[in-house]
Formats: sequence, C-alpha cells, structure tokens
Amino acid sequence: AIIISPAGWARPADGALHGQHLMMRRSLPLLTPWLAPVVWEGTFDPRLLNTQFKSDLRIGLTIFAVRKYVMFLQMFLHSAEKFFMVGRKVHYYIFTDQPDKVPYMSLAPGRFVHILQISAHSPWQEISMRRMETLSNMAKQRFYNEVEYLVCMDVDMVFGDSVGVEILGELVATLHPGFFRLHRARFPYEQRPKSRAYVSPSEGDFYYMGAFFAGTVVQIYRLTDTCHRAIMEDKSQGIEAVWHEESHLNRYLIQHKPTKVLSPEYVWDMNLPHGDLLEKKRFVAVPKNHDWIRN
Ligand code: 2GW
Ligand code: MN
Repeated sequence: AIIISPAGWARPADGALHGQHLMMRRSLPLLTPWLAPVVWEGTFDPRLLNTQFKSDLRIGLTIFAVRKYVMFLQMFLHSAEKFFMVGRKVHYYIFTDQPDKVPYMSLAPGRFVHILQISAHSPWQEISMRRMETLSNMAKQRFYNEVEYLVCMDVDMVFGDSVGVEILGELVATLHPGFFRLHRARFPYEQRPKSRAYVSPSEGDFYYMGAFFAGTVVQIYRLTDTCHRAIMEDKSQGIEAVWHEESHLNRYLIQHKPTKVLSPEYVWDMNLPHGDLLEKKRFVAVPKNHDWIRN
C-alpha cells in the first residue's frame, strides 16, 4: 500500500521498508504528480507482480555496440543473463557494425540473441542519436511481431542486481542518477528555443536518462519516431541539442508522461554521491576512458 505523505510525495506503508530506509527516503519521490509509481526496492512484491504478466510474455532488449563499444558486450550480456528478467522470454537485439565481435554466450532457455548489422560510417557524434531512427524502423518492421515490450539501454553498463517485470509498463523512463535530488531549475534540458528539444523554465517534471527507457512496442515506436524527426529538424536548422537524443527524450516525456518511472537504482554511476540512498544498484555504468573509447 502506498500512503501519500504530507509533503506531497507518497511513501510505502510502514513495514514495507526497514525504518531506516523509510527515513532516508522521505524526500525521494514514490509517486509522480500524475500518479505514476516511481519504482524503488521495497515498493513492490516481485512474486505478486510476476503473476500479473503472462508466462509466455516476450521482452525485447535493444543495445547498440558500434566501434569500440563492442568491448562492453561480454559483460553486459553475461550480467543480463544473471539479472535481467530471469525465467522469462527475452530477445536481445544487438545492433553492431562488427557482428563477428559479438561474444558467443550460452543463454537460458527461451532467450535469444539477434545480431543486426548497422553501418558505422556516420560521424561518431551521431551514433547515439541514430539509435532513435533505427529503433523506430525496427519497431515498425519487426519488433511488434516478436515481443510485447521493449527495453532500450546503453551498452556501457552492467547489471548488478535484479531487474524484472516491475519495470514493465506502457511508457517507462528512468530518473537520471545525477539529477534526481535537484530542483528542475538545475536540470540540463535544452534551453535554446531554436531546438525542437527546447524546454521552457516553467516546464519539466524530472530529468530522465537516455540510457534506459522502455514500454510497449507501439509506445516505443511513437517515442523513437518523434525523437528521430525532431533530431532531423534540428539538424536541418543547424542545431544539435545539448545532450543529443537524451534532450529530445526529455522533451517528449514532458508531453507524454511516463506511466511508470524507475528510480536511479535502475541507472547508477559509482562516481556519484548519495549511493547510500539506494538499497540496490541494479544497472551500473562501466567506467570508461571517454577520449580513448570514442575516437
Ligand atoms: C557515443 C558518443 C561519442 C562517441 C561514441 C559513442 C558511441 C556510442 C560509440 O562509438 N559506439 C556506440 O555503440 N555507442 C552507443 O551509444 C552505445 O550503445 C552507448 O552506450 C550509447 C550512448 O553513448 P555513451 O554510452 O558513450 O554515452 P553516455 O554514457 O554519456 O550516455 C548518455 O548520454 C548519451 C547522449 O550524449 C545518451 O543519451 C545515452 O543514452 C546517455 O546514457
Ligand atoms: Mn552510456
């Protein structure tokens, strides 16, 4: 049971969390102002939730591994087999320019790897933005035949704890771990009105991270198609949003509120402060040398 606390944020009923954690979380959101749940350890019962999804549910996990980023695949997939949707049907869609570099993995029953070749000739700055285009095309052509839900992730990450059906919903986004305690005036939204990702000072709920969003195939199609078109319009105007497709994702999610929001347990970075606020670190950034890996 969720109780709305006087501060306006909901908190789990007493007993759902240990007292100590309850205290620490009083200032952390458990419900959005439009009444979508924010998923933290202690707010849900995995066994009960599992009964609410059919046993043959198919979940697609999309990742991109272009150029040097193929080196992250081994750790990503290995950890996903251990922690991601254990016991469920999972289709991994790996978009890469080097299919031969995808490590061979023995997968649990009902889990499949699909390797999809993409080119790497676009300038490196575009690799992460081009994901929106590729995902929207694939959602239309293929994903809707094969899976009910899509989970779209960065590949330079590793699972450190369980990620299960609690993340599934119509449209799901994750709080950026660097901004979840800050007022929206500090969020790094695109601030130039010339960009289609522009967010005015009076708008904005949360700052979401591009590294993890999810939803039904049709919702992911709408999101990725809209963001891709906005990116192309910006390009034709000679502007690129400050945080690339993450800026467009944030613009989209202001107009289309997520039906579920994931706490920073679902995207963490060990370099950030306040890690002690999290009971679990389920999906964590792998440290990387930015200059080397991107060139
Ligand atoms: C990306 C930027 C600059 C140079 C190369 C790349 C690159 C990205 C690449 O050479 N190969 C590649 O496969 N990628 C894919 O794009 C890969 O899946 C990677 O995880 C994803 C996002 O790039 P990444 O992880 O370097 O960006 P981060 O960790 O700073 O992530 C945040 O900001 C990005 C936009 O600037 C995205 O929104 C991302 O979703 C955010 O997590
Ligand atoms: Mn990343």
